[in-house]
Amino acid sequence: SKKPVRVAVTGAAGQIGYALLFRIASGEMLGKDQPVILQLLEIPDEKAQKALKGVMMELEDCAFPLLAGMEAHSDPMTAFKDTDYALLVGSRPRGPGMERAELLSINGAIFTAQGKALNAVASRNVKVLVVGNPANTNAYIAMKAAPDLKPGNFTAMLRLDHNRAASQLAAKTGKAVSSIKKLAVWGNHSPTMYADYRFATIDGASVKDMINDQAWNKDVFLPTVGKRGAAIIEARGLSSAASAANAAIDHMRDWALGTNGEWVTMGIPSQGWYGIPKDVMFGFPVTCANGEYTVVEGLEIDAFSQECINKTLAELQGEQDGVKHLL
Ligand code: NAX
Repeated sequence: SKKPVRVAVTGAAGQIGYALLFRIASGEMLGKDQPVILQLLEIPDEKAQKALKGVMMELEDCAFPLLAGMEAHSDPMTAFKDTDYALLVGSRPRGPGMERAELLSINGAIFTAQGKALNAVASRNVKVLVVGNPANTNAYIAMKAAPDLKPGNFTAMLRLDHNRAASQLAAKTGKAVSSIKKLAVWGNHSPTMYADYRFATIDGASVKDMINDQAWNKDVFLPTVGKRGAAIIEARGLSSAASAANAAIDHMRDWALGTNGEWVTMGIPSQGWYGIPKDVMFGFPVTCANGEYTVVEGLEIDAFSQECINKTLAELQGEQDGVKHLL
């Protein structure tokens, strides 16, 4: 049988953590033959640590055959020791009346410390996924704080946007969501993201031709996907948790185990692809194989798409400028 791998999860006592840990421990992320050791990080706060213990009690009570070990931590320097995968879920969401600058600086401190800890103690091949918002910028900060690790191993979660877009297209066309291929989401995990179905196919046929309605794209589809998080909060009284955890599982599973040539979306540091400046943590269409992602290159960017990409890029560059003094 395989040797266990170490999976660190931050914000482990939060609502996404509660929807995520049981699926990692049951083998849905890394395969039904891959034992895992969970290294769980929460803030030192007594209530948070106690809640984390409760989640661990439930994990024990599942008697998962693949759960080879489990640890509770309050310090990233121990939580990230030798970790092969790190899911950075915990962050400080924007509170009522909180200025964006304040949000960026609080999270800047969290992700600088966590990036430094990964740099110091994690596996040299650690694969990092940042879920905590602002996800792209938090991933950028952690990457910059970890100069000894491969920058490309720091990623941000755009997969929830990708899955939301796929489900809207399935509803619009009346086709199965699993039949939709070659969908892309560009940019920031925020309402400015650009979900792009110009290349998408269903059973080989063009989704764009099937829908053939640019007004629907602009006035219905993009706002619906962009504001989906707010719509969930409005309906549920709480932010997306199970769907966010599911997207994190999809992201890590595809990165680790491959996509068989199919496109998925990952937020990754640009190497200059599509004119996006180097290091900007940007959503791109990728394929994954052998534990590596490869950007889908050579796609034509029309005027409308360029305008959308410019807008989400400008927002991201604004966020990056806002944290420059921390790096
Ligand atoms: P919760 O508030 O339920 O849980 C967050 C947990 O993180 C808390 O238990 C808190 O104690 C812990 N935490 C805070 N700072 C920490 C630190 N420095 N180290 C370790 N733990 C820390 O939030 P939840 O609903 O689980 O959401 C977590 C994050 O995901 C939020 O930032 C949220 O905005 C973000 N989201 C990102 C999404 C994406 O697609 N990228 C979608 C869903 C979600 O909104």
